[in-house]
Parts: sequence; structure tokens; C-alpha cells
Amino acid sequence: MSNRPYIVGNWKMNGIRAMLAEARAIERGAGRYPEVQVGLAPPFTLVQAMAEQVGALETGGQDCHVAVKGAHTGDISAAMLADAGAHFVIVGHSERRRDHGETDGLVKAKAEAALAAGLGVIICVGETLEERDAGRAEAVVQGQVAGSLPDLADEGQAAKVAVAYEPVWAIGTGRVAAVDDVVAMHGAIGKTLAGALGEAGPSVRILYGGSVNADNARDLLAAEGVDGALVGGASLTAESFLAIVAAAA
Ligand code: G2H
Repeated sequence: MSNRPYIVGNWKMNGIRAMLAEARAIERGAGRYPEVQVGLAPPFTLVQAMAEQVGALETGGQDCHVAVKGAHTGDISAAMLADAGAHFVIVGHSERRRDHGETDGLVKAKAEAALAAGLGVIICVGETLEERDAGRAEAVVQGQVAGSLPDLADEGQAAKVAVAYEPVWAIGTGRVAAVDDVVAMHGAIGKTLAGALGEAGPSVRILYGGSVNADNARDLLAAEGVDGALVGGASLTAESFLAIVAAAA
């Protein structure tokens, strides 16, 4: 596994061309922390421009189709993302599972399409508040990991995969999971990865996501088993995102 902390901004459905100035500011600031791997996932409309203008950062997509091409109106393939200059793609975000009915099986197929296109892939998992309150959080998340993980050929492919643990109740709510709970869940995810992948399991990085900000990032990123963060709202300005990158350094 890479020991570099991995900090990824997920702009979600935010950002028009004017926001590329913010991305360039993030690129300049992140240059002070070469020990941190930094990525930004803008909306599809900005992927190519960001990849071209902000080359020191990794650019990513927020979703991809399972097919390379075809009659799928409105969809974008992993191969198209790669052609636009993307380095990685996020799949299975809870907002896509919620808004588009995405299942673990579909997320797995998307992750496999991403790897086939030469992209890195971040697979999102996370329990709802009801599932946590019912004491089922670990079982739910372990099931999502097992069901969404691509069939990996080797450790090299595993190193291109990250799992982002994002408790649904912590997303965009300002509520952050307790560090002890994050450590426990990352440990449980690690066990699932080891069970599924054997020696390649530790090559898959495990990120935390859900209301990560400049104030809580240091504690979360210092926690055992946390290899980085997937950041939504706080990735929209250079000031707040760079504070998180600095906390990872
Ligand atoms: C979780 C996260 C980014 P936020 O969705 O994926 O968003 O940091 O706004 O909770």
C-alpha cells in the first residue's frame, strides 16, 4: 500500500468554468505538500478542462457507466473519462445509490469498468442512521464492500482501488462519526478486504468521508486505519480544502 495520505475532493453537482480558478489555487497550495496525494472530482463538464489546466492534481469523475460505449443516453463511460484526462472515478456514492437505485452489483461492474479503462477507482460504502441504531452498521458496510469490490487480478490492481467509508448520516450534515467508530469500521473493512483479496487486501486504501473539514481532519486522518479522506463541501474552496491537505501532511 502507498503510505501517502490520499485526499480527494468531491465537488458533486457544483462548479462551472469559473471555479477552475479555485482548482488552480488548490493545485498551487497542494504543491507545498508533495507527501500528500490530492485528487479533485468535478462535474463531468469540467473534467477535461481541469485535467488540462490543473495537471499536478489527479482529476476524477463522480460516476461512470459499465459499458465502454453504446445507447445509454446521458451516461459517460470510464473510457470516456480516461480519454478526457481523468485519473480516477468515484463509484457507488450514497447519493447515487439513493437517487439512482444503484446496487452493490452495479457498483462492482462500474469499478471493473473503471479498472479496465486504466482508471483508479474509489468505491463508496456506508450505513444509514437506522442501520447504525439497529447495531447493524458493520454488517451492512462489510456486505457492501464484499458486494461492490471488483474481481482484482493482482496487488497492482488493488493499489488502484480505494474504499471510502461514508456513513450516510454524516454526509453534508455537519455530523462526523466518532474517531473510535471510524477506527472500528475501518478495521472491519480491512478484514473484509483481507478475506476477499488475501495478501492484496492491504493494498486497497480506506478513506473516511462525511463532513470532513479543517477542524476535524487532523484527528480523523491520524486515526488507525484511515488512509485519507473523501471531502465534499469543504473541497469547494481552496482555503478549506488546503487546510485538510495540510492536516494530512
Ligand atoms: C460525503 C462527502 C464527500 P461532505 O458525501 O463524498 O461530502 O464532506 O459534504 O459530507
